[in-house]
Amino acid sequence: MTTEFARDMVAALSARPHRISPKYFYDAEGSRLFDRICELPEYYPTRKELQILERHVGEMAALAGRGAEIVEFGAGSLRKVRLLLDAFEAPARYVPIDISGEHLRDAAAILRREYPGLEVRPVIADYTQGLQLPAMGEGRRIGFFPGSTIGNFTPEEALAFLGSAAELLRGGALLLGVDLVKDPQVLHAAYNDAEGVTAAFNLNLLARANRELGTNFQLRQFAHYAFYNAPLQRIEMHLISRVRQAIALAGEHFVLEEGETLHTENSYKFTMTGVRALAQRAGFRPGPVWTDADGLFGVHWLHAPARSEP
Ligand code: AVI
Repeated sequence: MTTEFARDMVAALSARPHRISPKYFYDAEGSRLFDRICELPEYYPTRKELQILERHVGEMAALAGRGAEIVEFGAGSLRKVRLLLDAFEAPARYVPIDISGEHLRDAAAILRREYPGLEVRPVIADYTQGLQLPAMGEGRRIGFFPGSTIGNFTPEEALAFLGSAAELLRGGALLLGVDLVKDPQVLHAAYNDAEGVTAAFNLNLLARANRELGTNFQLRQFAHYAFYNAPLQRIEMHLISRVRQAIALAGEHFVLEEGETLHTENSYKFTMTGVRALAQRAGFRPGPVWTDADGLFGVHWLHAPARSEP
């Protein structure tokens, strides 16, 4: 059976520049490494976003109103959504959407135990594709997309995602966490940590291909390379081939020249006005923005007008 991963890897090795979606980072080992990244001293986004949520969740709760339904795009860190569930007034329902059923089931079981009055309705789906959600109750539908995961989309994907979120959340809002443009040294450190966890996370993509696709990537023959591309306002992560080497996959051989890279991730950084303009183009009416004292990260309240609103 040819998997989507196999097809995308063949396409990545065939085309130049070599490029593959960052979604393939997240097998069990990749998810474990990502959790470690979130704890690193250099990787500020998780800590800063948590600080912002802790400090301002009362204001967010007031905007959401009583009996809101929280729709989380990706079943992420329970720590973040717990802050909302604890502060919102009688939240009616929590709807986490994730492609990984296992991850969703675990998260749902924990939250059902912790919040007996809350209806937890996990949806196994790719939230970047068209979505059907269970019918709404009385309260507002509040989308939650933390962690600056939107930065891993292309600008076109980000606009398309926001457009469909604005539809889905009509009459409610989206709470969107975004990493902000800042001193490139700070960004560089966040993606080149001293312990090498981000390097291991990047290289795990090749280890995963060896495990699942039977490729022969020699991890020592690749170097983690992450840099800030200032004109494009994004961190780029690559794996540099240290030598000329041939990779066997699906009965073919693909040559990587010395110094050629496999581009594994973009992580876009945003300005406040950039996010607001993008959200507006997607059909939202931008509301309050909260940031940390150092201005490293931003959490935006984006109002999704109901059909009857202008
Ligand atoms: C999940 N995503 C928002 C992370 C980011 O910062 O773009 C993934 C990551 N890549 C390297 N470190 C963390």
